[in-house]
Amino acid sequence: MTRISFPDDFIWGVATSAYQIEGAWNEDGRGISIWDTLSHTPGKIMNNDTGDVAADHYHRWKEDFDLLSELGVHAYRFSVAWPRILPQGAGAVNPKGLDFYDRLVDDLLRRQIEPYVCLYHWDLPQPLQDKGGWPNRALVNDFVEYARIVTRRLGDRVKVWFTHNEPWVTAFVGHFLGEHAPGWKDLGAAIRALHHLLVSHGLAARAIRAEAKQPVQIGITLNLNPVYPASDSEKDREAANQVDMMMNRIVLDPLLKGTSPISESTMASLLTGKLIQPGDLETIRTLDILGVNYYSRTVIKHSNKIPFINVEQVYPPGNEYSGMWEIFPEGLYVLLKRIQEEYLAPLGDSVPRLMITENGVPVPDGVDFDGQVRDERRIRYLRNHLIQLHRAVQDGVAVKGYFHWSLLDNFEWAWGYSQRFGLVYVDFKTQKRVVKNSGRWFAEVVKANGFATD
Ligand code: IFM
Repeated sequence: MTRISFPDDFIWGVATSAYQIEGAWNEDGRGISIWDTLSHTPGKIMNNDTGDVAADHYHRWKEDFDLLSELGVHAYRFSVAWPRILPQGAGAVNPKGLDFYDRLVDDLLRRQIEPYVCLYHWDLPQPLQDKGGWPNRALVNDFVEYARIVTRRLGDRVKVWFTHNEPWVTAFVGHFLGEHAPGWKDLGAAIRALHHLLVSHGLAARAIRAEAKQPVQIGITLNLNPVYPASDSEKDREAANQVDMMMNRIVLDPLLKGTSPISESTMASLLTGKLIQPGDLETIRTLDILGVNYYSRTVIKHSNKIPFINVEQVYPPGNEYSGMWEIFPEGLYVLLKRIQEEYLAPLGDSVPRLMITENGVPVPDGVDFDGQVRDERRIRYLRNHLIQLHRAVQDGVAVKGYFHWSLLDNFEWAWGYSQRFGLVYVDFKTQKRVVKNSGRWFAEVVKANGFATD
């Protein structure tokens, strides 16, 4: 029998985000976020689903934390809803919002589960959107102030903080592709938004370090996909390079190299006025943890379909697909090796800790006659990705932890409730939870710190 084992101090966890699970959208003084606005606009979300109730975690968090204990995870990554803390985005603080997260942190610690707190997982308070949202540089200060307020309350107990989850998605899916809130289709706005998100990361990191009552680790989680050319032709390879720059290097370079990969001429053609202010790139480059969210790869060919962009995504036939993406475990290995060689190795000793902060799959599943959820495809996905992760560790990439996305089935943004990512099944009519077979399998892996591969 062949077994793989992870390093002794390897951290196993699961992740969630506020809007996707909490519900209670208008309770206890919570303000309105851009996702309330988008999901309440008919036609924007599949089946017109909203996060109004979601998995009702705001009321059922104790039951959900029992599930964390049952899975045996060492850490739990969750996000704080900015509109619960500052209903107007800035100004008056809502004490009930802070009390909620305070209770979560205490209960996690009581269970010996390390809280990994993410400050921004896309639920921008609507009043800040009304002032221009992330494309407006003024938002940076609002975010820093919000980070300060949350740290003042939780910073005596929370040691691990993430500023942003997937800033690329906030910027590009929200401001260029228009599929996420605020639903814009403006490439220049997306680039502005991304730069301001990154600057706010750097300044919030400083604020968190200053306010916390103990040494803290500050991270950011990035959605990263290895980009493959559809063929070996020069045009396809160039197209794949362009997409790699716009999806991966655009976040990795500023955070880890202190440079921007966007040429001055591209900036000038898309933006009016200077975007990158003196000192910005130094501010952005501060990181104790690099969180990698890996789901799939992107295959690209040259195409004239979309002017200016000249690229098109293709889906190679014969491969395995989920409800949303191609399933490509080897991409995780390729990505980790690249991060190590191109970004971490040159940093010498001041290298951030590398963690997989999200990985998971939306495949159809359901409760069988005997009450079990036999999600064999998710188990296979997990197993194959962990094998690739282990391969990277064996090859010298110091990955320190793995967080599965997600603990619970939840509101999958523009896809509503049509996609299920949980290790725990949620019946959204009754809110009954059922641990899936994948959840049981994962719990075994956590307990044994590894598994048999045959
Ligand atoms: O559900 C999302 C999560 O909010 C961010 N990362 C990707 C997940 C799956 O799409």
